[in-house]
Amino acid sequence: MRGLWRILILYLFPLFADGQGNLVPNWSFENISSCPSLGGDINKALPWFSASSSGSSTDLYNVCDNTFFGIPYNSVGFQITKSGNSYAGIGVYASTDYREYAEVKLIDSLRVGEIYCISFYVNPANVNTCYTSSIGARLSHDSLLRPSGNTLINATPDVLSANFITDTINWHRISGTYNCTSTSNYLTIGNFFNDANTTFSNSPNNMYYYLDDVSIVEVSNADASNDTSMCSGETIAIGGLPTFDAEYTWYELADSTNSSSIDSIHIAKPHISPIQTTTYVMWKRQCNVITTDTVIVTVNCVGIKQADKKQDLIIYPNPASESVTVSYAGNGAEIRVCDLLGKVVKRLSLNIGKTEIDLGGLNNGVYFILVMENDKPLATKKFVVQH
Ligand SMILES: [Ca+2]
Repeated sequence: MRGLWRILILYLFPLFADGQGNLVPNWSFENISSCPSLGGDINKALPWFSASSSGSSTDLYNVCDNTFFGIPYNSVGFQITKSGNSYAGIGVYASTDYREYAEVKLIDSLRVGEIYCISFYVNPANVNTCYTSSIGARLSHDSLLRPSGNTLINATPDVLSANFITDTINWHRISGTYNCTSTSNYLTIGNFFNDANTTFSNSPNNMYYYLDDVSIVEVSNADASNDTSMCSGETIAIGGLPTFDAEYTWYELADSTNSSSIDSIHIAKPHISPIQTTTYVMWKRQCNVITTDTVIVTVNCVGIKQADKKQDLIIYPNPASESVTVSYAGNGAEIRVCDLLGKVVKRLSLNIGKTEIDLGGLNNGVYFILVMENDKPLATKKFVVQH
């Protein structure tokens, strides 16, 4: 039984972790009902469909086919997958306003007021003689399925490529944040511009792009996990489950150039082996949204987990301009203000009750306040200086 569980965890956990928070079903086109054999077979990768009500349209490719819709060789060129064994293909331009689109109903509706990171990867087919930047994604409440086949969907894309996509070897990421102002249920990817407004790198000709690894993930703040304690010589994990497609970097607050106690700095849940009490910073990026959080790991040999002391430390106002007031309920001797690189920019004694810190001379930006005792941090919080 134990062996079976180990096998299940080994096989299931990576899949679960990979898809963490992605609201796009079948996001890499891997679940297919049968091998693609005809043009317009995108609906073999349910619930994806072509936003065209008739005729062949958006295509599906898989390693199972060895003729027109295979991988890496197929009827429009050679391309390995971004991930897995499948990808889709879209005719993004042919005159007059001939268009193909890949559309999918999301796992859950996007909620009004939330910010989402939308991301997908495209690659131009080798048969292209010109390239475009007019590839984007559109969110909608209702399906954009058209009444007649392969015609333009005239809409403003919510995310649009910033550059011409010309590299036929590497996958090109198109991404952006989406501030949800009305409930959205469907995602559609393609060219939403008419012939006159479509961009071309050179003389207009038919353009075809592969599509893989599509994601929509709610933007969430970095969470470095609760403060904890451990014995020197031990190894523990900090951080937590990864957010789909988010980028992470960890470093030690006291010395941003040193991360020697961290086993892997670009994952959500690294293992650490500090030899002294250390504050770690988690840096996280989803699309262009960057957030940070800290965790204090106290090295002692009591072996009893300390209470999270973050709630004892109150900072106001935040953002602050002239000064910031620190209120700390516990014991402590000193307050330090560090910049994002870990450099101590202010140092003063901690008063019982409240301590006011003059912010004159500090540039605008993100800083950390640390309550220290005997050179060990007891609590830390982030604040913003905005003059
Ligand atoms: Ca794939």
